[in-house]
Amino acid sequence: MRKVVVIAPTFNEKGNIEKLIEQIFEQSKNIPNWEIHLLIVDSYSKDGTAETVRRLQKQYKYLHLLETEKEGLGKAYIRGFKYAEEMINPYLMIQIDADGQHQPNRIPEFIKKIENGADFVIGTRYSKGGSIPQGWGIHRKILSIGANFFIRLGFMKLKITEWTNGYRAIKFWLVKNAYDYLKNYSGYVFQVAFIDFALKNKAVIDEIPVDFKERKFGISKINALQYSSQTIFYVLAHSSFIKFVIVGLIGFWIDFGISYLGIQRMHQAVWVITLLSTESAIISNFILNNFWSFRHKKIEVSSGGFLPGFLKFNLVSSGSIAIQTIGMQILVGFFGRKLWYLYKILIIAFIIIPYSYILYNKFIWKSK
Ligand SMILES: Nc1nc2c(ncn2[C@@H]2O[C@H](COP(=O)(O)OP(=O)(O)OP(=O)(O)O)[C@@H](O)[C@H]2O)c(=O)[nH]1
Ligand SMILES: [Mg+2]
Repeated sequence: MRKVVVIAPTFNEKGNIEKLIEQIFEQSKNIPNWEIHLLIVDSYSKDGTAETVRRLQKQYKYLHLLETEKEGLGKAYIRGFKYAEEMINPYLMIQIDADGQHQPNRIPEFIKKIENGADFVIGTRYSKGGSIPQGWGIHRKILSIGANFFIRLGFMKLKITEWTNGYRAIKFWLVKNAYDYLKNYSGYVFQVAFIDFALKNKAVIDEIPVDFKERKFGISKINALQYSSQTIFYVLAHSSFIKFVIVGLIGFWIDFGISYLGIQRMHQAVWVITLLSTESAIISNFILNNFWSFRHKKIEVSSGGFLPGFLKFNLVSSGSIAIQTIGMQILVGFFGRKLWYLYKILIIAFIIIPYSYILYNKFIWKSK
């Protein structure tokens, strides 16, 4: 029998905890091949959450309690992972909120996805069949939907529809690999960091739609301002896509700067300067992308793949030039020259950026 540990972090969840424990152990009958453990990680709640758990431990053999300082959700989870590794040694870990917002009867579906080969299953509120509470105020809705949308676009991972919800199943090998990385993220942003880590480590990710109910009792512990700013910083600092766009802008200024100096100031031959300026931008783009944007899959200089990578990069860049030239010619032919700069911006935003980002990922910085 394989072991699964469900981990529920709690801070003042006395009103919700008993029902949660009952409902989780009730799932045993639906997953007969699994031994189900439940670990409550309580940050010294003042309302007697831990006492309730201790009382129920007499009834449930596989109910565990870990009490820790209040250091944020991420830290509570990391402590929970370490405890689970030492005391339970599970094959699978499921994260769940303890306030009744996640429904334990979805656990068998998570497990089914894992049995079918997924390493990381996300319970998503934002794909068909999932939901957020009808009764949420407009602010709350905008915050949640907006945050997820921003993260999806920022990472250019449109297939993943949910980044922030804390209802997930993750194989324990991946949890163990993630310790060192995740320990830097003590707050709610930990949830975003975990998906980012899984993606960069080539985990097989899948989703199931889930409903997110209203909290049953007690109050929310989330600090919206801290959470949003941490999330924005995280995405800016870790998104290959955003870095790739910044690198492109730097390349543009190098190209422009050299052209200005060479053509306008030094009156050199236009073709020589253009060759020099575009190639300088290409070299800068390649180096910055390799050591910054796609750092987690960078081509080592010593690997023998550096020069072929650089040549492929030149080929993709020539493609960009060809697309721009042809695209500009077509648009100017149809609509006249007046708005040429608009055409250029549109072509770069909607064709060149996706074209080069996709090709870089496919042919140059392939996932290892
Ligand atoms: N151990 C521990 N648990 C925490 C901490 N902060 C939050 N939690 C728990 O983490 C879960 C999610 O927190 P919530 O405050 O419900 O966050 P949320 O679900 O995003 O927000 P609401 O929809 O307003 O409830 C709940 O079970 C909380 O009790 C913490 O610092 N330590
Ligand atoms: Mg909640």
